[in-house]
Amino acid sequence: MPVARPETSDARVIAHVDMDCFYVQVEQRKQPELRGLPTAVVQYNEWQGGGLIAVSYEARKCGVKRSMRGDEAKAACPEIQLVQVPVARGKADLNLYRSAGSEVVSILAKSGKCERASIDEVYLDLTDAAESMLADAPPESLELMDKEVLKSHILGISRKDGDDFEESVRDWLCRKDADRRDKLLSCGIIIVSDLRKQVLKETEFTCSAGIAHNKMLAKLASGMNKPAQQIVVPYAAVQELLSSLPIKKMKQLGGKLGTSLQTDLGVDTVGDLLQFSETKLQEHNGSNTGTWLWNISRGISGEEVQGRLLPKSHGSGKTFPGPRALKSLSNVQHWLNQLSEELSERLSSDLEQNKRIASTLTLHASAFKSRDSDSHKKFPSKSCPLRFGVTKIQEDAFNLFHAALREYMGPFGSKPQGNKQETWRITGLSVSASKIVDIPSGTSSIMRYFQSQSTVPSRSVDGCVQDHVVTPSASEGCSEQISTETQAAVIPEEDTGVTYTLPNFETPDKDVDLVSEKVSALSSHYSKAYNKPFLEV
Ligand code: TTP
Repeated sequence: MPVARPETSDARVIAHVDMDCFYVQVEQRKQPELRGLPTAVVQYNEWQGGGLIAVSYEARKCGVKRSMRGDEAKAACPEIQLVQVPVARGKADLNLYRSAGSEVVSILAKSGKCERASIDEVYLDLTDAAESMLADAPPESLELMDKEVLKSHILGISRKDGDDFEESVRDWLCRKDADRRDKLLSCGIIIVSDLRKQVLKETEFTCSAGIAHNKMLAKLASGMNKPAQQIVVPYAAVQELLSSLPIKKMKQLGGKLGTSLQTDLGVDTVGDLLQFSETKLQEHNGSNTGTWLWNISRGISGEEVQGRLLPKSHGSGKTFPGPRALKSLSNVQHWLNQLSEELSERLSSDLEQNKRIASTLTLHASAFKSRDSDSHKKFPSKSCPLRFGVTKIQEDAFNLFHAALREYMGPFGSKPQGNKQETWRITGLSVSASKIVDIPSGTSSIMRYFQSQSTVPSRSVDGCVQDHVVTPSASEGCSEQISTETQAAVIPEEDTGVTYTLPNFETPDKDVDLVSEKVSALSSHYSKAYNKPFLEV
């Protein structure tokens, strides 16, 4: 549920920095001969040349899209260079990209409060830096203005052929009559341009940025002029940005809420919300959501940049598209073991490097089954307290899977219906560890710390299986411990000849552990907002 937070009355300067075709850039830095060539990073599998997950801007010009498979991309652009994502434990290994993202964060974090929002996105609160610049060296006092600054886009000022655009940018930046909030944004432009140059110099990566007075507007703007460009949203241009923005493109409105606004209120764009009073929006959506909608349609959002350089959760997942869908418990167990191993490795390094430990383990899966009547039923996500150690995570993940599968199949899942037995297929699996807390300094040993916690790594998962999203049936889950053997006996492993409608597997998704906005939506993985299938991470 969106939360309506009042916007502070103080003017703020917020930037959203997003790396350009990030995995491609990381691969091009590794193999500089690929620079400038149409390139895509592909998650290889034997099915139609694998799925594209990142596409260079040169390849985009030839019509290559992320939704394509490798074979399609080659047909669209025969000279395309396809680079395979590194593989470990039979799945994509994203460590290379994670550490490249960390390099960027460590540069950006020097400028102010910094929130790492995903593997390649960062929010910065530059208010203090902008205030200082405005006081000490405002734009109009600068004799020389960097070329990169003058290439900035200013929403509301169009670039017409023949115009001396750089001159109009300079004029805008140096307006003496501008209100203070826009003057601060002008300083933000200079600061962000400088940061982007530093990132390029130190990492060889280009990035794009949106600069505005809140996170929501900065994020909406950052993608408008990619690659390697930046754009500012002056106060006067907020309505221009929002008025024609399709409602479903707005964060938190990609799913049911956005659909209900479309169907019940006839709202297609964010601007369409302006015709409704706050009371009317509250009547339709509840008090808090109504206020939130009223606010966002006016560009008001009080969400703060969180000072967070480390991920909020860790996750490891894999998709099993098309004919690769898993249909036996032994296969599920094999993959859960691999995923748990990777998760455990990441938890160990988080513990070692950052003295942090997660306290909740969650299993997510996507599945389908043979009976049409129920084919859209979601595979439930299940959580339990996290027990540290690879074998414990493996064991708990498998137990969570059992509990979820039993719920998914329902009371008749184990019995033949008519002449046919109901069967299941798993098309995505992921394990994630969340609720990460710092180990208090002064704790003399890690084991002592664990012993003092309720999530001591000694409990069996059967006492703690919970629904992930809501937990009304935790007690039901508690009593549902089933042995592997029993479950294997009641749930048929083989396809009994039923024809399945396969879901769309085309686009692999991005890293879960750093995509904080997305990881929480893992349980509803065919996410309304992103409409992407399960992650391979
Ligand atoms: P994005 O920031 O969405 O895209 P991008 O950086 O490739 O390109 P753009 O310049 O348009 O921002 O994703 C960052 C990385 O995350 C991307 O390089 C690869 C990975 N990713 C996936 O693995 N699967 C996905 O579905 C998406 C969207 C991204």
